[in-house]
Amino acid sequence: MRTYDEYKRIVDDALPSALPDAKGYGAAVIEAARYSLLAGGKRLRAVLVLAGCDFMGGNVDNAVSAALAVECIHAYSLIHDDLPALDNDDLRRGQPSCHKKYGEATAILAGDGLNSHAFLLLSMGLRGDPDHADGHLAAMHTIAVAAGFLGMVIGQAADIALTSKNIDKKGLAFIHTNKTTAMIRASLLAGLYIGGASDRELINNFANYGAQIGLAFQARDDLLDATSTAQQLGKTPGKDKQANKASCVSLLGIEGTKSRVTMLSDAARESLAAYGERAAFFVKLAADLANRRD
Ligand code: GRG
Repeated sequence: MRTYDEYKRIVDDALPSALPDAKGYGAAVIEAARYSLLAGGKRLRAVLVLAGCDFMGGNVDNAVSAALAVECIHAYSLIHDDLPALDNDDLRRGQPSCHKKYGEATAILAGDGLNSHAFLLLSMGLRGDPDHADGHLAAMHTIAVAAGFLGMVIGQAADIALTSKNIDKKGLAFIHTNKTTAMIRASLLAGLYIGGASDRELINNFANYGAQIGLAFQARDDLLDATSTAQQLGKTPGKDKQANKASCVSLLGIEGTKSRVTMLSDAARESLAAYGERAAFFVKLAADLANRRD
């Protein structure tokens, strides 16, 4: 297995050619999509795709299209999330958010285009690697489920519906499981499938790991939102409190949220205990995500 930075470099090198050229009537929309897609970021979901494939002994080159696809979906979700009708945020990754730079109509279309383009990339991955067609189809299915009405979109809808409501831990868990965790878990499973995974026990263990690091990631996000500056985060802090949104911090407090991050990170490590040293990359990742600062 490679390091996080090595997988990230593969993604960062391939991303600039993931979109069509910005020309003709589509020039502004594609330029806006490119602006958001190439603005940086940790590339966590794409790294999980590549690492999942590598763990299975698959050829990482065959998973690159799927890795770019999950970054396209992630970029679309951030563009739409920043819109005035949703979170109304002017800042993303330390730069003006997409609609601030290109206007709302162009930003909406850029997000729509990125979402569709993700599935074109997934189909290109399948066509380029026909010997593992079943794995690519399973990856495509898993990502479609996690991105749409059974995952991220429904999580975002619940987030809106429950804002300013007196929600409990169960309501918050529903939002976090769908809005954030679904795509993190699905990215890892997609990589495993492309790498040839079919053993149910292995898939379940990694699904548990993906869910646990996803929830830890969101709990850490809530903590950073409550305690960091805009410069540290590259986005506006304090949004949860300002928008009257429930978060781990509002329900558990700062110390309670820290304990939750540690508990979930430990549980993630336990989920992969059966694989010993072979799972070292994922064990380190769970610990690193629990301590992340942006
Ligand atoms: C608009 C359908 C729709 C969904 C939006 C992803 C999302 C759902 C909203 C983003 C808002 C948010 C703060 C979500 C919680 C955690 C999260 C996904 C943070 C951003 O992801 P990172 O930290 O970003 O992986 P980078 O910049 O590293 O890519």
